[in-house]
Amino acid sequence: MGSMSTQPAFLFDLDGVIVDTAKYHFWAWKRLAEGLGIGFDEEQNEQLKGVSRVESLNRILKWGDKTLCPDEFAEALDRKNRDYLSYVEQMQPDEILPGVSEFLSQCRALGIPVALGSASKNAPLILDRLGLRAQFDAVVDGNSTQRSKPDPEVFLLGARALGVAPDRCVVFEDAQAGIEAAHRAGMKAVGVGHASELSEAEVRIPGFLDLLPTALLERLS
Ligand code: B16
Ligand code: MG
Repeated sequence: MGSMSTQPAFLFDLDGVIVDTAKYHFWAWKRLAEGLGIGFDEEQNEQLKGVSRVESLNRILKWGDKTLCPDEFAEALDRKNRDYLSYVEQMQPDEILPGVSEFLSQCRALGIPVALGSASKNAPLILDRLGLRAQFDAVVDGNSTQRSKPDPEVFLLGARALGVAPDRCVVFEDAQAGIEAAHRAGMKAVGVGHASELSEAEVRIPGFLDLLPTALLERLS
């Protein structure tokens, strides 16, 4: 791996890349929305991927043409999160998406620095539940960021935490907002999954199964 300045680093989104927590967000947002008399479907849930908790509720209220006073807003966020956490607390390491653990181990063996760059305030808890905390050299999440993706903040903080220049960083993302955030940070993006919104990414992969970090770097160069 070259000198410090030319060494690549990998930044991983959490939901949709490492684990599929989107279904738990969906169930919790749906229950909350319906409690407020607002319909909520999977297509709307798609639009909340990578979007912060506060911004997600703002969008749901807008779709339902509803407003909440600050106390009700805070209470609604808390209710949704408690519901979401009831699912997260049941998570097991077998929910790690196929090939992810192996890919992270190979990064470690190759000396590629690895950080998490997630909008989720629950990211540390989820990494602990999955037994993946030790695989990351740095964790940047919704607790340390002010601005939601597509703002590049989360990935710029990740690069800084790893001590790697942004143009050496490769971001793994499943959401359009995250790919835009990576590009605005001056980084390359790998789109994970089959969604049509991933067309902006430099490289697209269906997932991590049988993927080698070296082969991926080859495709990016
Ligand atoms: P929390 P990511 C995002 O995770 C989710 O995609 C998004 O649906 C969620 O609203 C956001 O985290 C905040 O999560 O309520 O746990 O703080 O894709 O950026 O890893
Ligand atoms: Mg995501």
